[in-house]
Amino acid sequence: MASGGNLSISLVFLFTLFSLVKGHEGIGSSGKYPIVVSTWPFVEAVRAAWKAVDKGFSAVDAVVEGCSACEELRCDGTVGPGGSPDENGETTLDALLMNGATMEVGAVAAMRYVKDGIKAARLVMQYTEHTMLVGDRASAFAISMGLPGPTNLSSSESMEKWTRWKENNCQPNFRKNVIPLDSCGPYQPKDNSMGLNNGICSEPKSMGIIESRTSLVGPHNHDTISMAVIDKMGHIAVGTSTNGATFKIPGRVGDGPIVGSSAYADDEVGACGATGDGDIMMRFLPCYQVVESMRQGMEPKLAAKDAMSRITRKFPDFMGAVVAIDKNGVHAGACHGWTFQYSVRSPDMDDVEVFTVLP
Ligand code: SD4
Repeated sequence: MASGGNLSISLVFLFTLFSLVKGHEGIGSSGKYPIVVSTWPFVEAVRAAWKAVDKGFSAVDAVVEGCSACEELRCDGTVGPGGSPDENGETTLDALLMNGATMEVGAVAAMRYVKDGIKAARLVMQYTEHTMLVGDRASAFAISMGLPGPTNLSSSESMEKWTRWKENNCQPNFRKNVIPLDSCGPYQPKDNSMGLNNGICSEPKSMGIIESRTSLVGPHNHDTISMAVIDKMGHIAVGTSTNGATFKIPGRVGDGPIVGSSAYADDEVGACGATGDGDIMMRFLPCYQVVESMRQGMEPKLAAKDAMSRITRKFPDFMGAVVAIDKNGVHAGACHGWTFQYSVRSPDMDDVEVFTVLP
């Protein structure tokens, strides 16, 4: 009897130990955590986040490490300082950080003179009751809380790009229904009605100078980093950092700092990161949609595809992508208008692996 009792105790102990270990690793073939997932082949950024989370850092801290690495490297010229000049030649930053355990969010939008977008977003999350700060006031806040600045965010590359664009009569650009059509501003409304049509019904389709946005929004000027991390405790965080769209109208805010659009996380379900034409994407909150679809039981792959199709039904020329990850670390991507790649590092990999998703 005594030895039978000991055996039962040992079995219970072993079972408990096994459950704990399994809980740390997640389930499913690719379902293990900690895990880092990021849009695009931003391998160094994923390595930086992995190094942090593997050491035991929280998901939030690992996301900040990863996105900061991308900002420092100026990944593809579209993250951090020195890229995507606006109509005035200036670089501004959009960034977001979300803690999926507490649903806290910090974001900065159209931030000038501070190069550390994701760290500024973290300051908003940690030291304010707000969710988003914008423009010069975001910069002033970030500097007052210890980030370096004011810093000129332009680079020789961004200035050259902008000069060439000016020489090309500011084409292409994001204006529509304005005159002049084919040169730089100042612009004014084409019909001079200040957007009112005096009660006369008009066709909903607008006829702007940009017949297609593909010259403005493409694989080479839209490479936001959006990263999700599940830490060793199973907590999830997401972050986004971008310098937005090239030749945007000054003051433009993209999807980057919009929670539910560029990223979303909820420990109970999973997370999502997005990249692409933010002016369109923020109308659909694709990452909120992905997480909510997974909450209803959809697999990450289907949830990602569904979020894309909700956009493309209305905007067939849209370019963008999402990467979805459930709370067990199962991940999948979906895209439209371009081939999308995302990067993953999990315990069963020796290094970061890049996954390719065809439209
Ligand atoms: C934006 N979505 O500002 C961002 C840009 C980007 O990949 O590059 N996305 O529209």
